[in-house]
Amino acid sequence: MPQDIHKLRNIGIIAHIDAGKTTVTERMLYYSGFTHRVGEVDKGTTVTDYDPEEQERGITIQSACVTLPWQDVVINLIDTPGHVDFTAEVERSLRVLDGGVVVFSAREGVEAQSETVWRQADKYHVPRIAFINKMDREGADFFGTLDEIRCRLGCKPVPVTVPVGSGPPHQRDAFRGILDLVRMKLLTFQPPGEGTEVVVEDIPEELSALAQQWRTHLVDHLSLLSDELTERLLGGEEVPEALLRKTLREATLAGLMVPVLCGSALDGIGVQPLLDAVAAYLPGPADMPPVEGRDPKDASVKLHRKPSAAEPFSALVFKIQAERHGDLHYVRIYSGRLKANSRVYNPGKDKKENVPQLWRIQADHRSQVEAVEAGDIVGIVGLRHSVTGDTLCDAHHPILLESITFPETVISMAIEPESSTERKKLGEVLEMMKRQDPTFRARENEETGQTLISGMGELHLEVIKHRLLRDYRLNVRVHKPRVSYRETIQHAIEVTGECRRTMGGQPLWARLTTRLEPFAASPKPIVVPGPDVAARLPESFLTAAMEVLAEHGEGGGSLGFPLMHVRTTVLDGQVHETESNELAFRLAAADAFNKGLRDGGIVLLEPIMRLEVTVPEDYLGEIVSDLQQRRAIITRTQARGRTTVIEAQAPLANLFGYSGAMRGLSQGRATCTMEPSAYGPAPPEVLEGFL
Ligand SMILES: Nc1nc2c(ncn2[C@@H]2O[C@H](COP(=O)(O)OP(=O)(O)OP(=O)(O)O)[C@@H](O)[C@H]2O)c(=O)[nH]1
Ligand SMILES: [Mg+2]
Repeated sequence: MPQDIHKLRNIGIIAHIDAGKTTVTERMLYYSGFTHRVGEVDKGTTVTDYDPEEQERGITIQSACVTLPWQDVVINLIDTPGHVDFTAEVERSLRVLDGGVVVFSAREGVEAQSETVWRQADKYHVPRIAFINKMDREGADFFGTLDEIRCRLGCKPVPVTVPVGSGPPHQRDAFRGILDLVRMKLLTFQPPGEGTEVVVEDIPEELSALAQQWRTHLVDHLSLLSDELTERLLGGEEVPEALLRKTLREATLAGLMVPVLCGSALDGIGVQPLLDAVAAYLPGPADMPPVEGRDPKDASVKLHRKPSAAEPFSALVFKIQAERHGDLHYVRIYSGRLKANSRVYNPGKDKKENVPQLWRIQADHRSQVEAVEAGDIVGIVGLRHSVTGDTLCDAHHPILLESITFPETVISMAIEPESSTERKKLGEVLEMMKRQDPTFRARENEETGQTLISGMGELHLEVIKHRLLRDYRLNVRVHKPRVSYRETIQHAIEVTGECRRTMGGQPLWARLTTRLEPFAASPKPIVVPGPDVAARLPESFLTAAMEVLAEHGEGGGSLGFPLMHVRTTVLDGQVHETESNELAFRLAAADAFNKGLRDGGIVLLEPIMRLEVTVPEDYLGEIVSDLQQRRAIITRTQARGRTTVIEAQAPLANLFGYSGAMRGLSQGRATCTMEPSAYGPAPPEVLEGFL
């Protein structure tokens, strides 16, 4: 049976690494009755970290989907990884989800990756709830974290629960429950550690001042958004619970406010109220505006589909998992309905696709379903042409939805198969990995026999290496990782490419003038026609020339590295009465491009990383001087209690093995995260090494 769209929630759990996303998810599954015991990340027994690689490392690597019932709603939930190397998993999840739960650690507060995922959620306008977790840890600070959320994330966080006590059980005033500010009740969770039963009591005398203070804060904020609420307040009336919830929901959906809850997922405190809040304050598919797309035949025509089963079918593929019996495509349905054994249209590829089977995905398990409707998330087995980011739609009502963009890779590693049978197998495995992971690239160099694989960071490549060697038992030699360089040109240049030759006895002649210029607005090279060129060149010649210019742009620069930030404009062309044809223009275009690259000057670009290091004060000196030796530019330092947070920018080339070095310098006490921030010019000596 398809789900009632009004009772669905599609949410993602996002956060910095180790904040507790998987632990929160595991608890949600348990309290919803989906599982009968609670798995633990540290024992490798959770539902969503099912991959052996995840279990061994104790971190999430790939996003996992689960569906769980809570009261009268059904929640499709995606647990995402926090490590920045797997940021694509967050990006694709946020692209298709309606709401987010952002988890913070009450001890660490807002961390580097919390900011990144917050911005990603902003980009897709995903309303969210904050959950301040790990209230049982020593040094947990709910109100400090709340301030950081306000200041660093620039939003309006409003607590709907506040903690009673904080810190571990042996401390005085340990964390033991929460105050529900909407119901004005004290909630405790029994039995201790298990938390299956939520005990609701009146707020005792000693906590009533705290509860009243934050209740007033909540109501005051909401009254700014609701006339009805204000009137009741002015009239001295009690504000009904339903009105508070309604206003909170509207404010959250509009992105005006972020409800904040708290707890300790590990100890089973505060998770049921979080589930209640997901149901109460986060949007369902029916609350979403109509999805926008374009007419596949004319990109200037915008089309819309309402989130309703009555509309024509439209959906987006957001993830692919390769399995033994074929790929499993994860699809979000935006409108219409989809049945098993039907046919759909992929407008981007102009291909009809068969949909033989539909599956409801439950982490690594799945169950077959016959039909699904607008708003739902489903797995399809049997698609042949579709990849991540592709639209699927009704062939009679085509629409092209916005695809998903993924970041550029920054790090590469050469691998070599030991034999030619291995080479074939390696090729197949790499193709499959590329289908699954849009931030993974592999390119074979036929001259050297090496394959260069590229990804988002050291951990990303290490996980891939592990898969190749262990899971697929491939015999490959693996070289050390190195930086993925890019190239661009120094300055704008106008050049004329020529073709004057005889091929198969036929003379060929063409001349094409182009301008190549640095173009910051597009990371990928682009080719555009100049204002008057269409009047001077026959359309087929111009198209042929532009195709070649685009191919050359994708083929890389003078040093063979991918080109970035280059725009090529076709300015003019000259045609010979008898000797010009498409081939002549193709050759002239290639000549123009090569001349342009040669004369435009080479700029070698290297990835620059944004680094955030958290250091106890005793080790600050060592860490800072090490960073300076690595050509890091420190952009900000901020004291947080007895630790300092250093923000810096440094070339990735100087950061290989940094995590280990940093731990060594601080006796394991400093932590760091890094993420690609931009490509910047590499030092001249590096460029010279390639010339
Ligand atoms: N003390 C305490 N520890 C917790 C709590 N929640 C999670 N942890 C621990 O924190 C560590 C990380 O938890 P995970 O649930 O794997 O965190 P995550 O956010 O899923 O991490 P990634 O998926 O790798 O980004 C594990 O050792 C958990 O046992 C909590 O409420 N209190
Ligand atoms: Mg996790």
